[in-house]
Amino acid sequence: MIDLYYWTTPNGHKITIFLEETGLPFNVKPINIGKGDQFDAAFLRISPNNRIPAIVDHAPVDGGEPIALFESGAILLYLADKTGRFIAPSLRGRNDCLQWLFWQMGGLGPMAGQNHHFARYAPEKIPYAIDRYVNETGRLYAVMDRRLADREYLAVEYSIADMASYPWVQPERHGQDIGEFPHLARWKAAIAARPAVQRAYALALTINTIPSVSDEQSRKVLFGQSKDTVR
Ligand SMILES: N[C@@H](CCC(=O)N[C@@H](CS)C(=O)NCC(=O)O)C(=O)O
Repeated sequence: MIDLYYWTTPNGHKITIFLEETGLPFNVKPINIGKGDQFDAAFLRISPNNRIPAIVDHAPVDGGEPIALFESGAILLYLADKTGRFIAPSLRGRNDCLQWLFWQMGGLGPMAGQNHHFARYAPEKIPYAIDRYVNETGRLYAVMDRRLADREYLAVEYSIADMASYPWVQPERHGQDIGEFPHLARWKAAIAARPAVQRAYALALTINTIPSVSDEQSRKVLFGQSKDTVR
């Protein structure tokens, strides 16, 4: 059994998509990040960066002690290796998948996150910051669109690279017109139609329907962090 420390956000959805796709049994442990559950000592022992998602696998393949992991990319890779699914086994196929997984982790996720922050949450609207991240998100969407022009998925087959990227393609939140990215639009629709993806998003609605940033308290919890929060 896998314990999934989860909240209803794009990085959380990556893991529920994988778990729904594979049917691996899991227990959801909700971590309400708007309320500050990510700072509970027990959670910090699993996820020292005070972020969801995290997992504890109580039945690792080596038969040893439970394995705890944080960082969605590391979790996806661990689960893909555990099940032998959603990452191609060949040297070339595996690395093709990994480069797009790392691209999402280091590029699309952080840039789209800053985009949403400055466009929606920042108390002052700073045109330079908004333009910078809207433009960079648009560039990253265009990179995906070009990649998808002659293939169905980001890597050789539907993989953890797609699962990582899908929750972060939200043109309406990112100041993008999906009509400008036809291959990306086709890919997004194909993934949205997958029953496992639909189950993952339906599961989210059973856990929380309120935006993580919903009031002054949650703004303070999420956007008031500094070195003093950690020490
Ligand atoms: N690189 C991390 C990012 C995780 C992340 O930013 N999680 C957000 C929700 S999507 C979170 O837990 N925020 C809590 C906080 O900011 O305190 C990953 O991919 O796992």
